[in-house]
Amino acid sequence: MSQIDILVVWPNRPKQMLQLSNTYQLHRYDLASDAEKEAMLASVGHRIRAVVTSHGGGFSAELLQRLPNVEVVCSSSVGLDTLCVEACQARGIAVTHTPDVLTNDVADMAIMLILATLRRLIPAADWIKNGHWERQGMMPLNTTLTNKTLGLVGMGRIGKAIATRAQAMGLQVCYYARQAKPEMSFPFYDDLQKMAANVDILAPVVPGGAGTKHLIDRAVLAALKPTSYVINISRGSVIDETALVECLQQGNIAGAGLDVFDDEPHVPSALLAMDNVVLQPHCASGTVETRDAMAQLVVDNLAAHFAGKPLLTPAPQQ
Ligand code: 8YV
Repeated sequence: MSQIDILVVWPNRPKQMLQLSNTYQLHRYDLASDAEKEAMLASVGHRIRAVVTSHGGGFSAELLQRLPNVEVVCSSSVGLDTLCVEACQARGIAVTHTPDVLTNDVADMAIMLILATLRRLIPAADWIKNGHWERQGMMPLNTTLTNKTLGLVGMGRIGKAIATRAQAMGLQVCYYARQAKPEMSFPFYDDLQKMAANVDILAPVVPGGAGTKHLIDRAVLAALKPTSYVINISRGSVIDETALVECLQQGNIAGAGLDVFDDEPHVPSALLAMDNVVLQPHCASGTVETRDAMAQLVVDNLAAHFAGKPLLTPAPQQ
């Protein structure tokens, strides 16, 4: 029996790529030039039955149109905002992602950014490296986390994991969501600007996409206190990045810890020059263990699909 043809839009982890290449006929769209991509689609597009990608590779409606017989799209990401999920599901094409296996690492990144930003970890390290400690003595004081209020925008799997960590560290937690979660005991806000005015740290933890674009807009940022901070491990699109930069430049907020940006991998140069921001290159899930688990979910979802078994982690119906 001929092997099943799979289009690789974004590569998986090495071990899982070996598993895939031993089982399927892989077409490395990710390695092809534009001309080679077009030739690949023309010659084998009609044979492609599955796509492997991730948030970084995405899966566009235009590419979907070139794959008339695709049955399943498997993304090594929890976020679905770079995938044309609705178009796939409208054609009866399954989409899978990788929730849960990355929750802890992403929550850890949020806590790390809170600590590093409020306690000025990077300027403190530079205080030593640049000889300030020897020449000027102790570095200027920073601010405690204890009893500060963390306002989470969204309370899904990752939001709950951050809240658990934050409580253990002495932070007060409240949240904003479309509707209150009865199982949550934290104070609930149905007005985002009102919550922003009452927190010390504002952290969006919602999916990316059109529905949450600029959810943290100029008005929400203006409601924050000058002593408040913004932490973002969700998607760059969730915050009006231009407004955030202006708030930081004008001292309207005290600092920011950011793992995601509007136009990755490009980061506004103004942010690079600031010492009250902590910047990370979208690596919240970037541990060997977690990326291996994400990659294995791609392999296992493909195996389930072609064995006629239920998918392990299907994307929610749009
Ligand atoms: C990326 C992420 O998937 O899971 C998500 O939605 O944003 C990240 O884990 C990761 O950068 C791999 O592409």
